[in-house]
Amino acid sequence: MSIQTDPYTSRGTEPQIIERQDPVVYTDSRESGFLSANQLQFYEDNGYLFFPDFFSPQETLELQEQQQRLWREGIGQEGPEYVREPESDMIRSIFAVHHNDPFFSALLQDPRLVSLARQILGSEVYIHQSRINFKAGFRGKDFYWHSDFETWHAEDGMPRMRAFSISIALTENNPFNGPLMVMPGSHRYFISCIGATPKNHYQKSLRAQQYGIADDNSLTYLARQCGIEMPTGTAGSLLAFDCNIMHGSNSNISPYPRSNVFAVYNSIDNRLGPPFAASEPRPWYLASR
Ligand code: 6CS
Ligand code: FE
Repeated sequence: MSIQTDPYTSRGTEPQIIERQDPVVYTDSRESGFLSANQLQFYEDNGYLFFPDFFSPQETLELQEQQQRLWREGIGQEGPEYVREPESDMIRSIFAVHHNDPFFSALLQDPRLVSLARQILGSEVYIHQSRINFKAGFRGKDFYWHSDFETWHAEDGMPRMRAFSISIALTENNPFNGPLMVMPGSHRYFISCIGATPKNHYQKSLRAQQYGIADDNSLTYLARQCGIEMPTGTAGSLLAFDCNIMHGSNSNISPYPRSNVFAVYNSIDNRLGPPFAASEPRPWYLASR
């Protein structure tokens, strides 16, 4: 019986840059689908795709009202899905909104989003994780450079790179309020990170990630190779990005919040198994099993 060696080992003793061993786009129909052939090609080459006006102005107004409702409701909440900023008591993220909130559950099952996900992942899909990141004005801290897949593989047991995220802007994402930055093309390299995963790492990592972040040399190499892009746009814009693209965002010292709702679509052929580099799987609100 051949022992399946893990092509994406991480959290060991030395950094490595490993070529991606998985396709980026799994679709078998490049012509017909939500994305045009050109859009699909851009996504495959760059690992992301930006839609400046995905939602209509009316839809966007409702998104904003619902986000403000969740913010108000969340003020006194203590549940584990409510993650606070590392240096203040401000809410940083609310996880599992697709599970807990009827409006966001319906939004993230919008037929446009599901057909986009089915086309990219080439199969039926499900939501692996959802969250609203509020990144409040003045207090919203950074999300350091990382690959989501590195965490989802190491800590959630996601076998292969057959998942992607969408980020829907709930407020304007402009150069001043800490928008998401990507390294285009970096999704083709898996950066193996140093350092064994501490127990209950997520209780710290969701506030300020310390493990599963790439080393300076690997980041410098990737930045030189790929450059850095910063897709910005109004509320209602949407960014789709591959599970393994290197991304991050700066702290928000502007008065304006940078609030986005994220959802991760995973292929049903890529369901989670035991973590590849952690002692325990993470809880349900971070990784749907
Ligand atoms: O650990 C996670 O699953 C989360 N952490 C980051 C920084 N991005 C992906 C995801 O929300
Ligand atoms: Fe991320």
